[in-house]
Amino acid sequence: GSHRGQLILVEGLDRCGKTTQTTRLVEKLASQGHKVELVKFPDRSTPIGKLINTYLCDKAFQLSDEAAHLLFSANRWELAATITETLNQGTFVVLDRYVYSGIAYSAAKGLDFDWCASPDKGLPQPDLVIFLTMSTEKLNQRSGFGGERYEISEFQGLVKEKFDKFAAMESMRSIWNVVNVEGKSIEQVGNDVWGLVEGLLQGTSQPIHKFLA
Ligand code: 2DT
Repeated sequence: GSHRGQLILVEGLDRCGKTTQTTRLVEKLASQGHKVELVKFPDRSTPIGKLINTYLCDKAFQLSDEAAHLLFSANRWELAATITETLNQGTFVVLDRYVYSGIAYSAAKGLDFDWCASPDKGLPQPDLVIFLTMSTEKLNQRSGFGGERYEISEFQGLVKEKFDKFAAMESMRSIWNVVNVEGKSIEQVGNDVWGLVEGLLQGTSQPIHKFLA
């Protein structure tokens, strides 16, 4: 059968170099002749994404935690069909944040973990997750967060705890990979990331899995 592209997700704590690494990964795949597209979540360009952008940037904009959560999920569903089509055309898709950010951030606010996961049920499941992280100690030492809603270091610690739950989940075992970025250069992290992706370059004839389905 014809090979589809692989769905590769880069997740991570804020300011771990996630966007730098997704950009590098896309460039490297392209330079080796692979068809590849980058999709960043939230995608702030769509109608729902514009609302999310307002929510993130304007702390006076009121939205319940549940409503905000469902918007982030809806933003993924807006693009789900396009992502599936792109993969089926043999193109790799690299995601910068996805369902795990959605669950970790909302659960860190106190929402029930399983409730948070349910609206994402059935979305295309990544073939590989690369989670960029650092120790809580290093996380606490960081300063200079920007002004967006979640850029507060205590909250980042809670988010890390929620992300770490995925690493321990049986259903994540085959796809979840942790890269500790502490003390590493962009090149070193890039090499770690590439080491995980290298095995997937031939594409796959497996159907696209569905998240939690
Ligand atoms: P960026 O800084 O990466 O643009 O993210 N977030 C993201 C959620 O709370 N839920 C989600 O589903 C997603 C994808 C993480 C902006 C912020 O939005 C948070 C940080």
